[in-house]
Amino acid sequence: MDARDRVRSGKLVRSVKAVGTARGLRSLRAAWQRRRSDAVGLPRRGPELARVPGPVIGADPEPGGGVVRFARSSLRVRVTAGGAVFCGWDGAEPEPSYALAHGCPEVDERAVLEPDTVGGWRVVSERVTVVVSRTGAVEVRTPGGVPLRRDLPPRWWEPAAAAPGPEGEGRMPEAAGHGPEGCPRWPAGEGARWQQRSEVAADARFFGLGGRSSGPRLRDGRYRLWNTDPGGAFRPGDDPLSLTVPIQLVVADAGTHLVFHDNSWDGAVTLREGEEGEGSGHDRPGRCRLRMEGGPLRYWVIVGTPARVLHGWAALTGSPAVPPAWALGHHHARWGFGDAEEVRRVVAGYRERGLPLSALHLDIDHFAGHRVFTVDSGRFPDLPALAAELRTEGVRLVSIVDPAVKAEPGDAVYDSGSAADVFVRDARGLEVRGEVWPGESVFPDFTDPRARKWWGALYAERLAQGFSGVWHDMNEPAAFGAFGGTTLPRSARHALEGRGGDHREAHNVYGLAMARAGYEGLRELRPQERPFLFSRAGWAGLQRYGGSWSGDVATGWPGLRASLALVLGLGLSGVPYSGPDIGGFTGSPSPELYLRWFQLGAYLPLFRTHSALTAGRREPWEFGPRVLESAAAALRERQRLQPYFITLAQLAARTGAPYVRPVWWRSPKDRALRDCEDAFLLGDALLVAPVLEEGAERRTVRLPRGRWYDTVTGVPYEGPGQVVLDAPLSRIPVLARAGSVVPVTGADGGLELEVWAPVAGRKGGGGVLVEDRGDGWERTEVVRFTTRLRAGEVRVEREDGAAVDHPVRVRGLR
Ligand code: NBV
Repeated sequence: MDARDRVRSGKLVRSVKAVGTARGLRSLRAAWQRRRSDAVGLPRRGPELARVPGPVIGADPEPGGGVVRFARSSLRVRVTAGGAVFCGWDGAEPEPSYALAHGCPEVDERAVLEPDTVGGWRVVSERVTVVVSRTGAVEVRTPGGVPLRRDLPPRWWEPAAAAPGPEGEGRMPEAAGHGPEGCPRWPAGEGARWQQRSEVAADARFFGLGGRSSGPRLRDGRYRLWNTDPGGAFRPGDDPLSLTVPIQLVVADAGTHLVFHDNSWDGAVTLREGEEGEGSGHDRPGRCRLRMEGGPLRYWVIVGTPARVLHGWAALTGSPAVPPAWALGHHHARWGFGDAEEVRRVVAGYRERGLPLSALHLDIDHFAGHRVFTVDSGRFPDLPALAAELRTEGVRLVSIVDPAVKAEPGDAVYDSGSAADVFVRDARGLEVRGEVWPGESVFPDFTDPRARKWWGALYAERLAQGFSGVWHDMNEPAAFGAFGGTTLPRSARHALEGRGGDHREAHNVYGLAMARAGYEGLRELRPQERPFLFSRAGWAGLQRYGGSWSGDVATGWPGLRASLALVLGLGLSGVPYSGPDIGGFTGSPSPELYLRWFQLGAYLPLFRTHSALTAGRREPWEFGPRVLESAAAALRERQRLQPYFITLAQLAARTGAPYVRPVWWRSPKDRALRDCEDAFLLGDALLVAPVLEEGAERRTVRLPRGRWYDTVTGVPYEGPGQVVLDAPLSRIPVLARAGSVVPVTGADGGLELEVWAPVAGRKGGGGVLVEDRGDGWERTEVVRFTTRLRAGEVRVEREDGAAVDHPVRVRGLR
């Protein structure tokens, strides 16, 4: 036994212990099968040759830009009508793509390709200029000519056997074909690894990359692009997690841009922030290196303000789904409610204390034998009746849905899936099996439209049980793996929409495609209602179908911080609806920690308490009267802000702007704000400063420019700058922007406009209201307001000139 084997067997012993002997042995068998099928089904890694584009040899214009030809590659640059720029090497086109919502957007006919003075080429458009050097470096500049990003010439490593030719870098392969542009093109070696290094401004900060455990500012380090169940609760620094997105949002003084590498293969981004030379002229640029294990080298760049950039992202990858209004209220979940009686007790606990509750979630323990789309009728004898009963008190039921299907003839889901031939198979044509909650399981191939259709129809059973929404788990996909193999074998075959391919390409889009299956199924089954769906794993475009959540965040103060980082990072990666497990997934939080988590969660889109089977309780009354009182206040405030949350959900769908935004959102040039990670903006109007430290009853809050009112004391503060505010256990500081209009529920239950006094002589105050009482598809109207202070009086007007037809309550006037 060599050292590696010893480590492996150690892991095995641990995994056998963790999941029980029979299970452990089945995991071991699955691991062995995985290794065997990978050995058969994957090309063997042999000697590789490196390649760079080589010198430029010409260019051909195309609508929206053109193709620049190099000795050993080609680069297509295409500016699209919304301003997003596509760059594709080696003949890569925007499609096929799992990210694009409506295929490749129309080209911007006005963008032109022209020769550069130094032998390269440039594509000039209204919002951005792309300069391609003689050796294949690509610089993205603002219309004013300021560089935002410089991608150095890429490098590929290809199997020597697949690309015969003279050895050494930059060699011309004998087997090179000719691309459609007539330039030499390598056979799209899908398995070719590649790397791209880029430089950004010395002052730039990186954000995005999906749901990460620290941030939202992504510090120096390596971030993997491979959706992974962290296997146990995660803490700040654990990487990767379940939802990775190869999107970077780069914020610098010179401007903000987003770059999205449309490639779902395994890879890693290494980031290094730059350093300014303090006037010496010797700035060290920020650096980014992207390494991918295969797939096309193609990417999109969008330049503009943060709001514009995310708007562009939503135009490209789809509008965020609007959750039904009830999903913006409070949810209570736990793994292990036990039975229907316990559910009734919990709901009664909320009712008796006058605490608002919108939804209650049932986890895998309500399934019969952990089998998806079943109910343990012993513990939940009449689930539809329970659902109906809860519904009368305004509480919806939400169901967990896992992708793994028990591989057992006689299991209805397995039988129908087998008949429809929708499960993932290996290269030899055998079903791929893995050990998951129900035991030995198979996995639907969601990249097959037939499988999606079949799966979507299964949600009829959930609806018949009375569920109003679904919560997709374990869809990285995750399995209990011996020897560290916690997902499907890389050689597993996938339909990939008919193109065919393996798990190396399908892995990261598995959760995304499952979300599509669920969403489309629900829409078909209940066309009059907006589906409610959130998913642990996902990829670029998940927002089209629903939101996400933190997954198993470790209970502890670091976990609380990670919760905020994750929600902010997801928002900047295009997924605006998410939230953490309040109180953390594991163990028992101290009353103080629980309360601080609860107070933060009350201002996040998904406001849900949840915990593991073995964890302590998470009901607000379990932590003593003081916590209960303050949690009740947070719940009431959330309810009061419901119209604002509804508005933010509608705005997210229209503009791609996340509900929860970093404090630099409207002032990306404020460097101090760029580094601020302990507060956030909720929409344009509110600044929320959660308490993330044990024992803190005061905290410093960094304010963006303008006047901000403490919403409890009404005291005004002037930004930019820092203030120290009281943060007693009973509340966290929340500030309102002067001049803003916040739609809230008034004391009489009707809609009211809370207007924060504008500053005399300053313009630009206002707000938005989108009313949406239903959970359907009715068109909603965006009403915009402006506010002014005149002669000591606050005036609120509708931008369209119509009368303001909701009561107005002015705050902050002295
Ligand atoms: O279904 C059980 C849990 C669930 O409660 C949690 O929210 C998910 O993130 N699930 C993970 C599987 C088990 C994790 C140990």
